[in-house]
Amino acid sequence: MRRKIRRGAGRRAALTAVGAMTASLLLTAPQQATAGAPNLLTNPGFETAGPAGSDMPSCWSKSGWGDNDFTFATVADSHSGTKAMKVSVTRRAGGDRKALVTENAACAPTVVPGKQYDLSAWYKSDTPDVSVTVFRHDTTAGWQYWTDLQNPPVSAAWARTEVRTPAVPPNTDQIAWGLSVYGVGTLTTDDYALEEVGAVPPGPACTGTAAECAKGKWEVMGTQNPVRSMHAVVLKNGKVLLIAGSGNDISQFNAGTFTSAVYDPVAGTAKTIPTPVDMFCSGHVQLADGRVLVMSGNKGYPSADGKIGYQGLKDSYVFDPSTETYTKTNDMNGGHWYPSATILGNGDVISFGGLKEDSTGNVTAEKFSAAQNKWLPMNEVNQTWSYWGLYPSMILMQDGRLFYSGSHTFGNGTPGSGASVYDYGANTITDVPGLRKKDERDESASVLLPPAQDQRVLTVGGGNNESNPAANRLTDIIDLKKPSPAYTAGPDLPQGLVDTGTGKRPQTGAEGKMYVSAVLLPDGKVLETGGGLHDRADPVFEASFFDPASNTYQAGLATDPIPRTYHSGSFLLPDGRVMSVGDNPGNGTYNHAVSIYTPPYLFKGPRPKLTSVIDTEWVYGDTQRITVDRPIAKAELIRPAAVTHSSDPNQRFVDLPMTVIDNKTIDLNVTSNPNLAPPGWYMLFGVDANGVPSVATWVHLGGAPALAAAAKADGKQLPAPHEHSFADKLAPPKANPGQRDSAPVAPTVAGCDRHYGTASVCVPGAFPAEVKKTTKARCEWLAAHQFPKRMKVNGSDPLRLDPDGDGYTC
Ligand SMILES: [Cu+2]
Repeated sequence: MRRKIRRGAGRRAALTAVGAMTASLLLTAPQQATAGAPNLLTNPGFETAGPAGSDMPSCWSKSGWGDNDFTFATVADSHSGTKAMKVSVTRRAGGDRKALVTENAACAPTVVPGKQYDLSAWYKSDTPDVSVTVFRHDTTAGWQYWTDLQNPPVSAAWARTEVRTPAVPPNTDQIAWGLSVYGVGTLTTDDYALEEVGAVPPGPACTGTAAECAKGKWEVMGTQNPVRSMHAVVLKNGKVLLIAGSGNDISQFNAGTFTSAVYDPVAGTAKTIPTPVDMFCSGHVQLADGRVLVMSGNKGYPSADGKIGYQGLKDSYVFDPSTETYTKTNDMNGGHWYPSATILGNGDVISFGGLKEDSTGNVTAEKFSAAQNKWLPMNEVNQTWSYWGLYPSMILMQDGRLFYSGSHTFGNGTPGSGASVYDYGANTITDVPGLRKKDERDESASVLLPPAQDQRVLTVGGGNNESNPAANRLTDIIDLKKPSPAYTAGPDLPQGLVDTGTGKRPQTGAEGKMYVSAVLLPDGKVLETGGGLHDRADPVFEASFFDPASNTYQAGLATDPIPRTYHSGSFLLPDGRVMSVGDNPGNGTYNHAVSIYTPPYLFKGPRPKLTSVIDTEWVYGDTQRITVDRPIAKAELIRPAAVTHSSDPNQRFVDLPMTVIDNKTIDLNVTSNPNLAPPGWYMLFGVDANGVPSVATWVHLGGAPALAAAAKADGKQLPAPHEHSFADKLAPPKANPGQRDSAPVAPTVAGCDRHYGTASVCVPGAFPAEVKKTTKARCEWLAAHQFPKRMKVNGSDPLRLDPDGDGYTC
């Protein structure tokens, strides 16, 4: 039985509560309610006619797109006054229609970036396919779609809908909005209001040291990571799955010793888990039910003569957090060592790239069907035969397309601009321009910035393990809502201290980092932490917040005392802290220390509490009521991390537009669009006006089957997703290479010169530029980076590391 407040029932409950509250509101003068705030709309009730020749009221326009039949009419059946607006869609193949506040300087209200606004209107409708849609005026790019906030339920009588916007994005000076009709039906509206949310109360005093309040604090945990993991998955119970497989240690591979561990950051315990195959450099993603799909891994290490590279497994497993065991699924169609893994809106998983069983590049897309619980045969999956490289960062866009951000592992980026929009349905790939140094984005980090509704992606840092330049400090940002999206340059990454083997010194010039981690935080900022200056070497000790609301970095945070370069990872815990694990430099060592970062927001006094969440089983288009112990400014769902090699394309922060009932009771409007929030378990946070988050409550967001089942059980229709048209003026698609078996990949793809030592060490194929091309300088560099003293020379000696010819280096 479903006990949640949903849709119509929720709205009625909300309205009753508003009525009951009115008297006490008047007496207690709540600090953040907007009662009395001026309505910023011109002609909010359609009473003023438009200019001569116009059939729309003043400051209102007919708006919409797509293939549908429709009518607009000013009618006398009004909520107040003598006029209201009636929009009917009589046939629909796609798109929407809405009466929209006219997008010009005279009619669209002026707004302030960072502020929030309450939007409300009275309406009657006979279709659930109505959405509150907002547009923003970008100070450089002009008017564009911003976001959908709410699905007002069907109502035969006049009803009021009200919802609060997220903070207005930067570079926005006006907004316009309307109620979109995107199904067959009729919507009548009247008495719109747009009110600024009042000033926030001053922040509480610092409760930590001055340094903690400004920079946060790192602690190294007493319990180490028991395995040499390179994969970290936050489970729906708050524990962390750490997967090592052979742990990039060929002796463990040869012994058949494969490991994982479940680490409990609250209890400070770790437990090793039997691991069936070498999941070293596999892919992973949480399925809709919270189980973890793990695909591919390592079938074999490179040969000692360097002629054969790493070999990818076809194997795939599902890890169940409740039993802490792996269960085999069917195989993928081919091996994919270093695959991407992205969950789609219907719960399916799509995977690209990596190396096949014969070490060549895999050019086939693989799809795991949620309904069939298996990998589909290749002929049931659309194919472009493109080689996407290793761990290509494929981010689900809100219309179901995928954005390849350009972040990847090893070597150069893809041919072309290095970033693309991939349309699975149309089977096309279209490059998007603007990514700087696309061939130096090896182990850069990309994230969909908060909130996911804004569809902006941040890409930071990166290097190239083959040419091995100093890693860069580039920040590139793309707004996928622009008709023709392009990356634009953001601020440079802040610099910290780097240890190039001779002690820490300040970074200079263009020095940045690869292996950087980017973690979405509940206050809407991004923590970037860790990283190194060169291929598997030279840790950088630096951390900062990127603030999407201002496109700026807050530099100078406390830094993780543990180096975090190759095979490190950082991720958000449900208590709002960030955990970091791993470091596997080229010398073959592994750092088992676990560190945890407490951000400044946890040194700002008591945290808001989610005192009740009526239901934790959510469906798309839901209205979910929560209670809090004091006012919050925003609420969101954050998808738990599944990260490896700086890459977690499923990481997302989904804003939950609020309908504020009173200071302690809030209805959260859950998107109707599964592409914005793919099905699965999420951390629900409430965040106060000072950015202090609650501890998360785990909630489960249902996929299409849940949506359909819920509608059936309630005997009513739930809204279809409103996927507003965007990024629809792309360049022509790229030519596909045509069917082929694989793409050639050099056995040196990992950047290691296999003439030296075992496959557990990685002597760089290219030393950093400052290392002279002499035996002495190279041997000094290897010694300073604590490589084994005498590594066996396998065959020839191209780097001249064995001048005495005894078969061992230096
Ligand atoms: Cu790796």
